[in-house]
Amino acid sequence: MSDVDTIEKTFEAARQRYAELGVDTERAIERLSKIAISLHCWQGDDVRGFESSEGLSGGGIMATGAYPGRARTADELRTDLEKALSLIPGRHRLNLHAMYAETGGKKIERNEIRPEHFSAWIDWAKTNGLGMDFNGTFFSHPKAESGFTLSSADEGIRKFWVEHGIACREIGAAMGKKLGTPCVTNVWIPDGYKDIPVDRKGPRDRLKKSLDEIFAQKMNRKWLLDSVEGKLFGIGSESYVVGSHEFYLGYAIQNNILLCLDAGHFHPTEVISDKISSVLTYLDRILLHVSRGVRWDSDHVVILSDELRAIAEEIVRGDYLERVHIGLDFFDASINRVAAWVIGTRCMLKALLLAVLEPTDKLRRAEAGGDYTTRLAMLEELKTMPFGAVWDYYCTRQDVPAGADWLKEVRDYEKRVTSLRQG
Ligand code: RNT
Ligand code: ZN
Repeated sequence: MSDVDTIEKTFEAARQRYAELGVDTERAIERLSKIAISLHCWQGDDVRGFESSEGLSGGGIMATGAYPGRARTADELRTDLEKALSLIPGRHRLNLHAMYAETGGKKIERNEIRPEHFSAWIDWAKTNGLGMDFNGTFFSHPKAESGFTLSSADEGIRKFWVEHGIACREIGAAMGKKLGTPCVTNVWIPDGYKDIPVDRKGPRDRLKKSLDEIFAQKMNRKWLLDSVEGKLFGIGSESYVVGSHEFYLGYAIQNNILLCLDAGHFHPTEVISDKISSVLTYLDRILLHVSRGVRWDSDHVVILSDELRAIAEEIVRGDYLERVHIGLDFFDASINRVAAWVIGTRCMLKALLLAVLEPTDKLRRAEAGGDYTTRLAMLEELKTMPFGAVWDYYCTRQDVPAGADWLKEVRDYEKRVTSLRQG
C-alpha cells in the first residue's frame, strides 16, 4: 500500500470532491468512528464452543470447510479476536454465545451457567475496551436433538431451556453492568419440522409461554436489552419454523423488547434493508445479524454488496444509529477465520462510511420535488466517488492497515500461530 503521504494527498483530493457535493468528510469520519459493530465470537471456531470436542450439531445451521487453525480454547479465541480487532478501525463489541462458558473443566449444565463462568471474557473485554453482547445456545445439545427446545411438548425439556434463557439474561445483565454498556442478549431457537406439520399452533403457543417465563423478571434496560430472532427455515426445518418472523415481530412489539433481523433469514428476494424503517415504526430498538445468504446457506462472510450498502444507508438516512445494534453473524470454515472477521467487519464499516458520505439532503430534495431523474443520476454518480481514499485515510488515522495491507498481517499470524494448531 502507498505511504502515509500519498494516502493524505489522495484523501485531500477526495475531500474536495465530496465538498463539492456539500458533504463534510471530516464529519463523516467522526460519525463512523462512533459506530460499534458487535463481532461474533463463533466465526473463530466454526460455532463449536468449549463444552465438548464434538462440533456444531443440529440447530439447522452448518459450518462447512476444513481450513486449518480454528481456535480450540478460549485463550486461542481471544488471541485470534485481538488480531482481528487490531486490523479493524474503531472501537467495537464482542458477541458471545453461552456455549463459550469457561467452567474450569467442570461440567456445568446450560441451565446452571452463571456470570462467573464468563468472568475471563468480561475481564478481557474490559481490558480491550469492548462492550459485550450475549446469546443463549439452544442447539448442539442432547436436549435439542428432538428439534424442539422452548416449544417442546416435553415439559422437562421445555423447562430446561426456559431455565437456560433465564440464566442467560442474568449473565447478560452482569456483563452490561460490569462493562457499563447494555448487553443485547439474543434468543434464537432452531425449533421446527422438516416436513409439513399438522399442528402449527401448538408449538407457537408453547414458545410464547416459554418466552413469557424467560422474560418475566424485569431487568434494568441500562444493562440488559432482550432480543428475539426469527427465521424462515433451517436445514432439517424446511417446512416449519416455530419462531418465524411474524411470530417474533408480534412478540417484540407486545413486550417492548428488541427484534433481531438476520439478513440471511428471509426469502431470497426479500431484504432486511426494507424492513428496518417498518419495524422501527413500532419498536424502540432492533438488533441486526448482518450476514449474507447464498442459496440454502444464511451465513456467508459479509461483503460490500448492494444489500449491505442498503442496510447501512437505511440506518444512516433514518437517523437510527442509536436504535439499531449492529451485530455480525456468519461462519466460514473454508478460509482463514481471522481474515473472515476482518473482511466482514471492514465491509460493514465501509458500507457505513459510504452511507455517511452521502449528500442525503440533496437526494431527498430531488425526491420530494418529484425529480426522480436527478435522484437516479446522483445515486449512480455517487458509486464512483473516491470513497476508497477516505477509507484508507480513516484506517491510517485509526492506526490500522489501509488497503489490503492487513492481509499480510493475517498471513504472518497464520504462519506463527494458527497454522501450528493441530486438530
Ligand atoms: C441461526 C441464527 C443464529 C446463529 C448464531 C450462532 O440461523 O442466525 O443467530 O447463527 O446464534
Ligand atoms: Zn443470526
